[in-house]
Amino acid sequence: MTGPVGLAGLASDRCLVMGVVNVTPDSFSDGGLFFEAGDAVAHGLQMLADGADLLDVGGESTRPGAARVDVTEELRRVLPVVRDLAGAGAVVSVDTMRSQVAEAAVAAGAWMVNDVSGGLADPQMAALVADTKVPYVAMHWRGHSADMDSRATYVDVVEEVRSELARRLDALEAAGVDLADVVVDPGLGFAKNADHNWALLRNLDRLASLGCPVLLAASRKRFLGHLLAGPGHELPPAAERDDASAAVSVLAAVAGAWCVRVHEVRASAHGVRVAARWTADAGAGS
Ligand code: PMM
Repeated sequence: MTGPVGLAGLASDRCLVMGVVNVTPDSFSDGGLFFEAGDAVAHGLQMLADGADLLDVGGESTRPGAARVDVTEELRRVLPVVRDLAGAGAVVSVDTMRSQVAEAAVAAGAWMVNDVSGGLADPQMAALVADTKVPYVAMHWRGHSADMDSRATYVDVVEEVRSELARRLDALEAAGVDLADVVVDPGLGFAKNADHNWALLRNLDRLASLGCPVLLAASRKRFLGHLLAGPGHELPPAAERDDASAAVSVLAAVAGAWCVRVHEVRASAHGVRVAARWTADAGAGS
């Protein structure tokens, strides 16, 4: 592990910006563009230059309907990119549901583990996080991407996501994880439709009441495509959702999010700085 010590080591007076490095041929947002390790590393370095605070490296697409990639292939995709970016001084997060990949990535220099399953996909994950003491993102998840859309049924989405995350926090604590190093994430788009996502965004304070910092990953997601297209129209391509994604970053920052995970960094990096100054006490900065 390289980088700041624990979550507290990355403390900031503004919302952080995490740049997405998808080393995948098939992610919905940027599939195939950075599948070669060299391209992925160059893209990560550009995002740092654009103002990213940390980089999230993933080798498995979680687009709705996606099949799983095998562990050998996930390791092959992720490790050289983690090693090179951490070696270049980046604070690196590894986006994986597998403890084996998390362990190897931490050994290669990853600072944080971002697990979209919140520990549910791999029963060894909590122990690995407890042992390595790395910061950990526990995302709300109800099952693998192949059939997650069928699990988007809620009576009160905010309350159910909150209580299901609370159960994950209990399980992590029972496995020896220090909750001071855990971030929660509502998992926008994961077993959630557009209305569910907007309800969660409107009620971030209820997720924050779990006592952990909140990470949001709205960038380029389908619900923004639906918003921009309007009813009955074809969705704009993922990259044309970046302005809307940056708008979510600003609002999330004002609402107190710890970090936003985005594909296009510059506008969000500027936006979170505006949000911080806007909400700062008078005279607190320039
Ligand atoms: N979404 C994607 C991937 N990783 N991690 C977290 N913590 N939260 C998310 O909502 C999330 C994630 C979706 O795919 P993308 O990498 O193509 O944006």
